[in-house]
Amino acid sequence: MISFCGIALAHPIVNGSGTFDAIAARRAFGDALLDDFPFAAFVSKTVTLAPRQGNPPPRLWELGAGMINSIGLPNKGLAGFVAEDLPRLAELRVPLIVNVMGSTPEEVARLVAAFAERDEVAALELNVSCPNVKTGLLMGADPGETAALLDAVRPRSDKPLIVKLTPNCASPAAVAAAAEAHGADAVSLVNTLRGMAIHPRRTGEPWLGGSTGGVSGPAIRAVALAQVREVRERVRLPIVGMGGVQRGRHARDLLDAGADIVAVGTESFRDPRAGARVAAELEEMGANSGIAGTPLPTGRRRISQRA
Ligand code: RRO
Repeated sequence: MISFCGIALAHPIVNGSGTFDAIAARRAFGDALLDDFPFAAFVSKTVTLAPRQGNPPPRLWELGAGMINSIGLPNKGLAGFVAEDLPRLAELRVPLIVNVMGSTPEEVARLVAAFAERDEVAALELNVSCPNVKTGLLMGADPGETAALLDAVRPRSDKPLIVKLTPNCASPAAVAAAAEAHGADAVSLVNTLRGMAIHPRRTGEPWLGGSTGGVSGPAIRAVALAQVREVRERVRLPIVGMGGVQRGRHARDLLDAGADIVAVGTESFRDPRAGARVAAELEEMGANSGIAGTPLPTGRRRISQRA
C-alpha cells in the first residue's frame, strides 16, 4: 500500500480522467472487473453543473503516436451524475476521485460543495482547463486565476483537492505554485496539448467538429516528463504524472522526474488492462512511487514524503 493525499492505494497507477469508462467496463466484463480492477483509484470523467451534449462529430483523430480528441465534456450534469453514476462508481473497490469543471470559481465551488459530505468520494480533481467566462482567461493557465479559484473552493470541502494542470500555458509550474499557496493538496499533469487535424478531402478545413482538440498519447510523453520535472522543482505538493504512458518504463520515468503516482490515459483505449499491466511492469522493475511503506498520514495535509 502507498499513500496519496492520505488515500491508501494498492499501487501507484490510476486512470486519467475520461479515458476509462468504469460503468461501461463493468457492463462488458461483469463483476470480474471489481475483483481485478486495473487502477489503484478511479478518476471519473469530468462533471459539470448542467448536463452537456459535447462537441459535434467527428470527435477523434488518430495520430502516428497518439490521438486528438475534441469530446467537449459530454456529461449528465451534477444531478444526473449523483443519481445515476455515483452509486455505481461507489461499488468499485478502489477509492473514487471525482473530476469537476466549471466556468467560474463559484460554479466549481458549488460542485465541490456537493461532494463534500459524500463518503463515496475520496478526493476531487479540479479540471481548470476551461475559460473563465468573466475574465476570458483560462483558469488553469494563469496563476492569479488559479489562486482565485482555490480561494473560492478550498473553504467548501475538507476533501483532498487535486488541481489538473493544463500544458497549454506559459508556466504550468507557476500555476502549480499558486495552487499550492492557496490550499491545493496535489496537482496532476499533463492534460492534453492543443492541436488540430486538417480534413483529408476539404482543403484547409478542420477535421474535428470542435475545430481544435487535445493531443494525447506517446506524442506528448516527453512534454509530460519536462513539465512534471519543472513542477516538481517548484512545489512540494504530491504530483499525479501522466502523458503517453504505455509501459512500466514510462511510469518509472515520470516517477523519477518527480511524480508520486502515475495515470494511464490514452493507452487504455487500446488495452483496457493497460493500468494493471503498467503497474505489474513497474513492480517487476523493483519500482515503487518512493512512498511505499510510508505509514498512512493522519491529517489531510501530511501528504508528501518530501515534506
Ligand atoms: O471533454 C474533453 O473534450 C476533454 C477534456 Br474535459 C479534457 O480535460 N481534456 C481533453 O483532452 N478533452
